[in-house]
Amino acid sequence: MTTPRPETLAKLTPVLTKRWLSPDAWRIGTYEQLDGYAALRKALKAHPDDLIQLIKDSGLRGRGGAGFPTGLKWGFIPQQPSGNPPTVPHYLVVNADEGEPGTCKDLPLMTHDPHALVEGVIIASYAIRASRAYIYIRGEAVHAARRLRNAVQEAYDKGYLGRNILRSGYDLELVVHSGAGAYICGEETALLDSLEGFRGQPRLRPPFPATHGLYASPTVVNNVGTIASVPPIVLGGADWWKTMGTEKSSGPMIYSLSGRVANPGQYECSMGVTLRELLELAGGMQPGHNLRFWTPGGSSTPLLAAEHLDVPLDFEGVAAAGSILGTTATQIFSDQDCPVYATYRWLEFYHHESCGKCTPCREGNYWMVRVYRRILSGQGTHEDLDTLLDTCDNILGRSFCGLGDGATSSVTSSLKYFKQDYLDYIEGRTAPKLSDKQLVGA
Ligand code: L3W
Ligand code: SF4
Repeated sequence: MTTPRPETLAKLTPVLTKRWLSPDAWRIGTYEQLDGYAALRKALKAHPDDLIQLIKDSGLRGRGGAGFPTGLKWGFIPQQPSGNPPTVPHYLVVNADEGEPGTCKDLPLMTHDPHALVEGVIIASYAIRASRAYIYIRGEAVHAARRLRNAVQEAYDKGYLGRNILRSGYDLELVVHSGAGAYICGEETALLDSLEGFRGQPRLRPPFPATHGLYASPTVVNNVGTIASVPPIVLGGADWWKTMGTEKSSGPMIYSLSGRVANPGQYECSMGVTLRELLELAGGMQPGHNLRFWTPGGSSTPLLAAEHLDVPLDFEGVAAAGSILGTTATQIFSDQDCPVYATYRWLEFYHHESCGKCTPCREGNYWMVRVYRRILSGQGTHEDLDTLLDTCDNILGRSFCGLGDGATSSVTSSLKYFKQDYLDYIEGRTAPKLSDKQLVGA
């Protein structure tokens, strides 16, 4: 196991994670002792427009996968002149439906430090003039939801939520809503449908939720990490936030490391940290394993290889390397792992989670799973590789939402970097991983 050098340790910037190791940080008393709700007191003295400007100045970008500028999104919410109350309701909806394979940053945050999210919700809602907010949490996250509901009740009891918050004249109701365990409900418009009581399926965009969101009203949908970043920015200021990260990807980011790494877990670092540095922080690879391939941001992002160890893990750096920063779910695979099999398992996931609304994703993933089963059971042909690429070509950019596009990422990238592994199955050099029985199940 490697010990990190001091210059690598300096890459750790605990901001959102700073309270995670404090016992009972999830209780309001402890949270308040650790600066909790100080940002809210400060924010309620500011004009909402100044808060939106502060978030714009900080350069904060969405932590849910797309990296959209948060201040810009807040600024899309139509406002009445001269601070009049909105004529239609405005909503803030927090996307806490963390389900991207490998992603594990929002659930620990809500479990260890739920008030950080609640405080961020109140400030963000005040900024966009919303009087009702929702946290849509993944159905399986039972413990995190329990902690969150407890935190919301504590905040009501202390006057941080409800009528006339801290005697500011501002009212906000906050509801925690548990989903039913569908990955597609992490797509923002499917989430809104689900919240309204319908089956969760994506809506056509535009119009975007900023103008036609929950109950067709102006709605900001932001990820947990995005909203939890708001209190530290209010307290520390935009310039402080920009001392971390890179010019276009400011601030810290929680990287979740999993797989063949000595110490898997969450590492909060300045954006732009490299995988080489993250691995050093995490004690290196597991003994006997050498890095072979990895995802920079979950299974929806194209695989990278060992040659990409020094790619800066910010939005621009990862894009330049041909992938997507996504949710910074860094899944590490070694020379003892098979990229064909890993891709097959991810495809099974997308096939299972496809909502079925559009043909390219619904049918394409079904067929690709069948082709992978054929290859992995030793019955694949060279034409199968063309079929896979052709199918991806008919899914990417032709699907109704990002799930379809994301499903193609590991297929095309594993064929780009590891075509020989596919050929080894097809030409009989690698023993089949699936039995004939599993092939029949296709
Ligand atoms: C108003 C415009 N608003 C864009 C808003 C839009 C949304 C945000 C980003 O997918 C990605 C996806 C997954 N007026 C606007 C506008 N907006 N133009 O900006 O939008 P978009 O379309 O770029 O992305 P998205 O639909 O939010 C998110 C990828 O993340 N991903 C998956 C993550 C999974 C999780 C999870 O499990 N929790 O986060 C991983 O890479 O593939 O590409 O708010 O409304 N003109
Ligand atoms: Fe549904 Fe897949 Fe189409 Fe998205 S891409 S709408 S998940 S079928």
